[in-house]
Amino acid sequence: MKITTAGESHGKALIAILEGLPSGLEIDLSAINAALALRQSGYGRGARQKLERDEAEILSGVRDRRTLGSPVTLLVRNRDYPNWEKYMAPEGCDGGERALTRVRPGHADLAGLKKYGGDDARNILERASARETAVRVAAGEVCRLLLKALGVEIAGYVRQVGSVSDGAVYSFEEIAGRRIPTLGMMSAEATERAMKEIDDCRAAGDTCGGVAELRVRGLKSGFGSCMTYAEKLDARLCAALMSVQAVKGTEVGMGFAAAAHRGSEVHDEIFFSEARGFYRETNRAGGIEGGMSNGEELVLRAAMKPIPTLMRGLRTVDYRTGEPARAAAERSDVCAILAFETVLESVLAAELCDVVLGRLGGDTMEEVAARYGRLPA
Ligand code: EPS
Repeated sequence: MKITTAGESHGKALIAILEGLPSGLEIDLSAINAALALRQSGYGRGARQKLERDEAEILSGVRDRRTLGSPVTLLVRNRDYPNWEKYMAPEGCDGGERALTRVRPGHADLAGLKKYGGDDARNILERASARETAVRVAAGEVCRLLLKALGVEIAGYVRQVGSVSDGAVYSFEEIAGRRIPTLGMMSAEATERAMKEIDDCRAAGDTCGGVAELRVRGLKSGFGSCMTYAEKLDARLCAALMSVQAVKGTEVGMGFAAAAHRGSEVHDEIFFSEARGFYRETNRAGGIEGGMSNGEELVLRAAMKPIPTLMRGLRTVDYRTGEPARAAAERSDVCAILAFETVLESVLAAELCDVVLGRLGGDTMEEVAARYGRLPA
């Protein structure tokens, strides 16, 4: 399977093409749109989200709510486009008034200009913007539907917002069932403190990031490989998470904490019973050993850096003049951690779907499901 996305933040629309899906997968557009709405929610989002109300349209590859096996094309329109047409129109426009030259530290602006040329960072930021994640969510949700049909489910929550961290351990059921909508955290007390931190950031013209934790339940053992390093499941999933705008770190299971503990405190001892087969009493490995799923729940985390557009503007240089300046800022999200968590779930679904289809093959959903059913747990 292959997914390609296209589209600029203030262009006409965003598009995703998914190639290699089997036929017969039932597509629930309302589930896709629910994820798109969730991606736009969360305390700390900015003015742009009041303009956009994302909805996916299916342009190809689906007939009467089922995939045909042909490429699936999804479209998410940018409702802000009419306000930008005169600066962005592919058919001809005058972008001068909206040129961005006071390049923002932490954004793609400067490195992108050096690489792609020109002196208007809008040509860079339009694609680097996290607006692109809207259509990545739409594509990922199609993949989540495929996984769900096999009994593989994904859940996640926000574990940290800025300096406010929730160190508790939650079960998959708890995460799927009683997440608090405001920020996607599990604890009411942590949510309160996180909202306060976001308020403080907004007042200071600043931004903050956070950490999301993701779980996968129902994935059988043996996905990934210990034979080919590029096929290692942890390498592939972490690369996928890293591909999301603003991700600066990823972990599997105990992750970085494992380095400070002894082997006896890190590795999950193995037991066997007739009833359960091989089993573990702990899951510090996060469901991956030797680059392969081991049949336990997958546990992954990703850290998001604070959004680089700060209302107060960091010190920078005007790209055209070389003079010191304050970085450009018109409007910005203060914190987009719930959006980020939603995006990560979808991106994880997309990568996992590719891993699963890569191992199983199959032209129809029936074939894929039968092959998955025959695998050992
Ligand atoms: C973004 C900047 C903001 C965000 C945008 C990502 O957009 P604007 O510059 O138009 O105010 O709102 O995110 C979205 C539009 C979205 O749908 O997530 C950036 O620079 O990455």
